[in-house]
Amino acid sequence: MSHQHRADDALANPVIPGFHPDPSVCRVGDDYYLACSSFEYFPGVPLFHSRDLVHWTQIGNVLDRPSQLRLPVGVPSSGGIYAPTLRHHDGRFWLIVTKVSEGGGNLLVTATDPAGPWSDPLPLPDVPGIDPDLAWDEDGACWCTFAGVGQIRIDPYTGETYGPPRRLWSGGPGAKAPEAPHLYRIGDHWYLLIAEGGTERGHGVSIARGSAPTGPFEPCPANPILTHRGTDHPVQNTGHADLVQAPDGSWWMLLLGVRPGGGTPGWHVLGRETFLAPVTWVDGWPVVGEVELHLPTPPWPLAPHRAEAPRDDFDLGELRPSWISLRDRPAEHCTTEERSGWLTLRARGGSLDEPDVVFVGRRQQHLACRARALVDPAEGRGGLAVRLDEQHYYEIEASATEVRVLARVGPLRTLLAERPVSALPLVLGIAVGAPPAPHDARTGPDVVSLGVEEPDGTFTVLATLDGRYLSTEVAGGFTGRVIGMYAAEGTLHFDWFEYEPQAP
Ligand code: 6LW
Repeated sequence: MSHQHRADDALANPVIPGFHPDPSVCRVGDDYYLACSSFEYFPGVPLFHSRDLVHWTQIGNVLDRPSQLRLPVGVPSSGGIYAPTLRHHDGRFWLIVTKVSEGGGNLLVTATDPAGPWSDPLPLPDVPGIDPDLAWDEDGACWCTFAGVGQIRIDPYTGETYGPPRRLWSGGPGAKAPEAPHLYRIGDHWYLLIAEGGTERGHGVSIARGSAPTGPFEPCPANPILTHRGTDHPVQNTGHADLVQAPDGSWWMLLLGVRPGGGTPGWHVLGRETFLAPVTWVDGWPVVGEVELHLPTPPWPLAPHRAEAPRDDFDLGELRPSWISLRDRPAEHCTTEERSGWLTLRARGGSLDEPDVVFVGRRQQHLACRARALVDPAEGRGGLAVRLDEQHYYEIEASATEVRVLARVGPLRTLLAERPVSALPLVLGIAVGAPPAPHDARTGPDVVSLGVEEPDGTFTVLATLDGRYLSTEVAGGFTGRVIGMYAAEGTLHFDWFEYEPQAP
């Protein structure tokens, strides 16, 4: 491992930073594809492509039109879309996923091009549970394995099931939440990989093997094969994993983990992120290597990678795939067509805690970052927000006459600052960075500053808040921070939005 590469941020874990949990990966030739959970956001199920397992580019979202995903008003944060499995079989891509909200259940979509379009969903009403997996045996039978861990044979073309679900394995003795199963034929065995211990600090990965996809399964004597529970490793909650083999024969694990910050008990603010770890095989069992923050150079040349430009000028008709909205994104409320080169948001609900608020954001992907936007609030009220869920957010908003900073933490909503607007349009900004020293056991993970840019380019902070209140340990649930634009009243126009990582 060279120092040059150690210092290279481009070789960093998490390989997909920010709220990108429950990774599922497959390889076709030299190309890897990976999908994640998306919960209450639309479009759903972000899809990434990579040539080297380290650099991932989002090429689309699997559920990107209302005929595939309707999340009605009232779907709460951490409802919606959970834990996909992505596979390539018989010349096409298959993605099976659970919608936990009303009218939900497990559903299957397919595509020949993973960038889309994906099919309309095939409902699987007889497949119970969450975290469905797909595996095909030598006879072409398709086995759907789900959290618990159970299994049912399905016809992936019709959704028909054969026989009742069978219980397969429940992981290590006493471990809670056996979930996230993935079933693979590797060499002479069928392997059943699962997560267990819950998706919090106790999370881990265990494996069992058998001679048939239906079991019986013999647990690995070294289970859990991965866990960071009880350690001081900077990456915690490691679990919910999927395996993939590189063209050179090496094996890799994609998994979720979090990076808690601050004092005790540690708060993670970016949600569950996607990490890469090497895998070797000993006596027919996988051995997971270190989840390193600075990755060793992979044994193949790194693929050229084009990072997303920090500034989005909204000059393209379509929004980048990294933009996500709450529950839906009807063109009447979110469009780049109305004022050329601007994103127009038209309010339908009120503030950010209202179920039909119009919000378009992107995941906060760096521990320190800055987001700014040029906003024209002449016909409305709205601005920028950093959001963990509908009860945990900080916002800076402008109207034609004033700028206000507000925060909601649980049931408390507070106005923190206000000042008159001097000129329109104006630049609003949110900066996230390290908490001020000295630190003690109660220091939060970060601080969030909200303010306005003066005409001379200086940034005036109107309020600075402890970031812990926008963490999963405070808010609960499965999501992470999203930073974006919203309309609370009337119509807001945004000329550009810029997101830049900062030195931590
Ligand atoms: C997912 C489960 C889990 O369905 O969290 O970490 C749940 N694992 O497998 C939501 O992401």
